[in-house]
Amino acid sequence: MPAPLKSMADAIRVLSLDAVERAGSGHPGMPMGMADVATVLWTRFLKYDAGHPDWPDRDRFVLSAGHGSMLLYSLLHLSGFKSMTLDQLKAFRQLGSATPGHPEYGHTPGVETTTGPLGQGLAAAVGMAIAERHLAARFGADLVDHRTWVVAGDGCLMEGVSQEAITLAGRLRLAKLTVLWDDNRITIDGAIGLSDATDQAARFKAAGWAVKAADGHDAGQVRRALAWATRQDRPTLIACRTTIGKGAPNFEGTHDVHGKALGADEVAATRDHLGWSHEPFVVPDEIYRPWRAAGRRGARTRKAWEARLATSPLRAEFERAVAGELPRHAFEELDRFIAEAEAGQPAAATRQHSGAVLERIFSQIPELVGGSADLTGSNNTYVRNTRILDGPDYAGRYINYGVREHGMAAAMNGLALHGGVIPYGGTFLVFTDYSRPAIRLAALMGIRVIHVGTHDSIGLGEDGPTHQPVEHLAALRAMPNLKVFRPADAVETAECWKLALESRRAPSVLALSRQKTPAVRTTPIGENLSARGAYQLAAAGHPAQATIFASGTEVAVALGARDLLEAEGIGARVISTPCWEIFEDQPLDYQEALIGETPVRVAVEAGVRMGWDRFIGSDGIFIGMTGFGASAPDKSLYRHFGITPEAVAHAVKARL
Ligand SMILES: Cc1ncc(C[n+]2csc(CCOP(=O)(O)OP(=O)(O)O)c2C)c(N)n1
Ligand SMILES: [Mg+2]
Repeated sequence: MPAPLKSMADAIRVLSLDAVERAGSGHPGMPMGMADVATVLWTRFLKYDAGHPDWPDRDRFVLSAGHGSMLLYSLLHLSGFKSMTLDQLKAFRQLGSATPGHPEYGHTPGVETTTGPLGQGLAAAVGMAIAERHLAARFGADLVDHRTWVVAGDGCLMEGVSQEAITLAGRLRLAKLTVLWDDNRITIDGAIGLSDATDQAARFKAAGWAVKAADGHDAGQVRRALAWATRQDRPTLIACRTTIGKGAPNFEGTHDVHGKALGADEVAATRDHLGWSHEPFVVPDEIYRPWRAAGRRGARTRKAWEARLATSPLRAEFERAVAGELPRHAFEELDRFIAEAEAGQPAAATRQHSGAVLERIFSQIPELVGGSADLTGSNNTYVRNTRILDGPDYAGRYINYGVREHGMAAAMNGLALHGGVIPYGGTFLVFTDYSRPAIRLAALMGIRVIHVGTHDSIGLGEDGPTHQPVEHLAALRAMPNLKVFRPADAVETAECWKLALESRRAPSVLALSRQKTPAVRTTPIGENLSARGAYQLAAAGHPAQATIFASGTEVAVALGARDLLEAEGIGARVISTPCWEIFEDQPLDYQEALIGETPVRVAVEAGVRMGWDRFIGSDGIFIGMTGFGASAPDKSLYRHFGITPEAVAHAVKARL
């Protein structure tokens, strides 16, 4: 490395060492190994302005190898991001700091996404790169023209989600996406050869990427490789051959340097070895100066961009979309749909209602970008006449994600994080198991992505227990900050869509049925009852002796049971529970009054009991599943597993 660049990179090395040493834990190896590559990228290529971290047309930098967080924190500090002070570096991994163990979205300007679960950053970056192309098509290259850079390690490339991500990116020819692979041939357990013999270059090429190798400690080679990447017509992988822990004389090149404080002796030896004579957390001005200059490099470009935005006829629309605000009349058609459905709706599957809702709102909310993991016809996620999002102009609004549930969910995170897009994507509810790690990150980050999960119970029928969710509602409800919606009919489906779209700080799952179910909301109310999370759908006719709770398709079962009971003079209320998480946010007196104190409480849901005691108490009656389903027509399954109005009524009477 030439002298000024070498000391700039050494500043990253020493800050990372010092921060890890002070915290007593962390990962020095990766930041030290990738310091040279990152210095070239951040001083010559990355388009950013440290004074304006939110500039919408900045390049996105994603540290997929999130354990190397000190690389990112050092870069933010050195290049002059105001909030990344020396004190924050000193507070690395401490409660409330801007420098958590792994980068966390929303804590720190300059952190584009939460990373740590390996492979997620790379897969989210694919979504960011899609968003860039799509918005460039919508608003023009004057306003949207930036690149997405990813630093990924061996672990990211070993994770299965990376395969989904790179094949999707290759198919979509995302030419402005570049992955810088930290090719250090080390993971935690030792040499990469212990567990992997993949020819990564061949793998990426097979997926449609252009690939180049560079010595990650040779600034000239890295610079030429990055310049080359910007000229390609497809996504690019640069295999950066590096030495993990570069600069730590007794540790570099070994797995011991991956993730621990190296100790005072090694830190001192590293300082000697690098020729770095400064105290911990001290960076001399002559090194700050070129770093701060690099951080201001983009200011002129940003100002020119702002001037273009100021005079653009698309300005208001661009600013609204990027701010994540819905159009003023977003829900006009949806509200009309609700009024029509209340006046009379046929029995239909809630997935069909969802498709009908989308038909009505899709043109009103231009930032909606849909898709499905190869189940478009089953998920009812495609709106007629919508163009497919694909090159060369990328203006389409429907993504053929292919059979890649995990990659889809992670890409949706990237679409939402990029801004200007509200992503929704479909698969069978049972396969949220495949996408769960990405859903969890969306919940942790607090971003608006909408998962459409159809075929939400044994009611899907003949495909059998492999496809029938049983524990999934409970498992999804267990996740903090995820809204799980299970609407009962057309009206509730529309209400839940509206709530999901308004949920700016939490992702949503819409659990929808394959099988037909009758209308349960048949009187005009003029209020979004699902916005209470749970509400009384039918009052007791006779003095109330039973309360029956249900969600989705089992609301009709509950209403049927109520009819049977009332016919025998037994008063029964029915409570629909389309979204438990929203119910938990209601005032306590509402919650208590709704649950009530009838002698018998029953819940009906074609899933497991877990969680329902919240409504029915530990002595309540649960009518649902206790094991896996079976392959048969839906009606015979409901009978076989005893999820019928008769079974509910019988259980209530037995208890009374
Ligand atoms: C999904 C997931 N599994 C496991 C881990 C724990 N983990 C963190 S880093 C790492 C090894 C990564 O190796 P590599 O990407 O080559 O990083 P390097 O050691 O080169 O810094 C593992 C297994 C994780 N963060 N995420
Ligand atoms: Mg490695």
